[in-house]
Amino acid sequence: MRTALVTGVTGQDGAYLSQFLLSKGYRVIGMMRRSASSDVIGERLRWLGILNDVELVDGNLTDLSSLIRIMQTYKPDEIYNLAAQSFVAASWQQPLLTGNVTGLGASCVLEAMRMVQPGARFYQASSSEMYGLIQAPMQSETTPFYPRSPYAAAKLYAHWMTVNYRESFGMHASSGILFNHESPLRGIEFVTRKVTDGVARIKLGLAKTLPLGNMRATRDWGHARDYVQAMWLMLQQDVPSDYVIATGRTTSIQQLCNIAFGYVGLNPEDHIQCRNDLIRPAEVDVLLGDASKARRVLGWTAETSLEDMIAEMIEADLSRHRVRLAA
Ligand code: NDP
Ligand code: GDR
Repeated sequence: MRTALVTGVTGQDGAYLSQFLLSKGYRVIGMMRRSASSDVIGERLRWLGILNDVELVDGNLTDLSSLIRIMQTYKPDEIYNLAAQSFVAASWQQPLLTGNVTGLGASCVLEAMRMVQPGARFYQASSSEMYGLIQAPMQSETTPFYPRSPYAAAKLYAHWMTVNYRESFGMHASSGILFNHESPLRGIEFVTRKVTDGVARIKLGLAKTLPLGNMRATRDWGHARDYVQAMWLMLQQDVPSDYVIATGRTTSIQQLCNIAFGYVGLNPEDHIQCRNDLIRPAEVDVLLGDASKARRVLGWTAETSLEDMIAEMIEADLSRHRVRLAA
């Protein structure tokens, strides 16, 4: 039985990746940071019905000693570094924490692996945000980066450290440059989930309006369930490398709202409030990924359409609110 260590196990991707790895017969060690709310923090794992199947262990990306101890204890064959301060908007408010966790945190995992488990395989959760002010209409592994937020700058550091450890020490370290991916388990502050939750509330009469920021930005949105499979595929290759994971379709926030409100028969113009305080200090206007390398080498393609994913998210939010209303 192979052992996988997943940092960020309580997040969206951590939950879906754990479910996928368990289905492949892995022993899954999930690292979670100590919290005063540990009874609710495993909610996503519970939602997927795997809370009792993942072995949860306390640790923190900013505490190298915890990572060393975990690796000594569990000797993972595969290490997936998903933990991060991942909300771009928050990274302007907490740039130092973001740098520490999202940037240096990845170095801590690589360093612990180098000391304890140099033969393991490592996955770094890199991001399309690294392209920022895009240098090509479609972004691939060879497109230059231009980060536009403290989050993106921290991810770029972690990305290059992954490449650096691969080239310096011959470690099997791969980086997935994932474009936005969503699901019913997406954090409520990210725009897709904010919209699907808002639509559900408005449909059920719990709210009238939905405040949003920049409606013109466009994103290449896929489903997290599809994207975690690409992470695993990267670590099954003989040679480590970097891969763009994307759908190849870009959609504006306005179009996303049209799809979501239209799904429940509402008109977005009746409910959306554009608010200046939700506009970011610097914006990433357009993202559109070219995943042809992943298709060619990994045999991976995105399977879920944006429309199907939005429908799945709205249905999940409607049922969450109905359960609360019935209680
Ligand atoms: P989430 O924000 O849902 O999850 C982040 C996870 O990191 C949570 O489990 C969180 O724990 C954990 N975490 C935060 N700080 C620490 C810390 N100091 N020590 C240990 N754990 C910590 O992110 P996603 O699941 O959406 O994304 C997974 C990774 O992929 C992230 O690195 C993200 O930046 C990156 N990424 C995501 C994309 C997306 O579209 N979803 C696209 C590209 C990259 P807690 O529950 O306690 O907060
Ligand atoms: P992003 O995702 O910044 O791309 O990062 P987010 O959903 O937060 O924003 C997407 C776009 O929507 C615009 N927007 C709003 N965003 C939020 N959150 N709330 C609003 O009210 C709102 N109104 C408009 C934003 O300005 C932006 O243009 C996500 C994260 O998961 C990162 O961790 C990951 O690396 C990238 O995706 C790829």
